[in-house]
Amino acid sequence: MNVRDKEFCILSLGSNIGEREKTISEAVSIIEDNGHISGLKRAGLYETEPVGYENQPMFINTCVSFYTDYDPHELLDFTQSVENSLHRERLVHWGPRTIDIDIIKFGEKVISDERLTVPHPRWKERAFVLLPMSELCDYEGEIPTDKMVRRIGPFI
Ligand code: A4P
Ligand code: MG
Repeated sequence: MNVRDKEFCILSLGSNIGEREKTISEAVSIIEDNGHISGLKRAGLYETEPVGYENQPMFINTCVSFYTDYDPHELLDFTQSVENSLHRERLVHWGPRTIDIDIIKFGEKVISDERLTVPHPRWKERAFVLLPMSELCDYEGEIPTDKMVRRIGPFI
């Protein structure tokens, strides 16, 4: 398929249980190896203070961008299968998890159904999304400074 038939997507990845960098790195490798995904780029790794449910360990967050010929729900099926294959555990909404993969942007599509909201409803409130994302695409908006977000280095 020609690259013009593919959509430009951005995913946010986060982990705050176990070997956080290793889990994120494994998730990105699985995503990059998928034949429906091409031109994957990785932002740096950020250590971030928890947002929402605050009594939990610090997160590692990053973003990736790529082109895909999946439709949005097929991409969600795939990212959820990656979460499951990395033994995601999550007991509390917004609570600790081995891996969380959110679809931030899917081309210019706007979707709101029972499974999927795109663009992600809270992305503009979250420096842990906006800072890594702005390494991958132009972002002119404000970046909140209420929570600690520290770049800890390039993607390993
Ligand atoms: N869903 C709807 N839209 C999307 C989308 N754009 N991408 C649905 C992915 N999933 C989407 O998600 C619940 C349901 O959302 C899915 O079944 C899917 O159909 P989930 O990942 O199972 O649950 P969750 O992540 O606990 O809930 P939610 O609402 O996705 O939470 P958020 O907004 O992802 O927040 N603090 C820091 N520092 N770093 C973090 O990464 N993450 C969260 C989770 C909270 N605080 C954080 C971080
Ligand atoms: Mg999520």
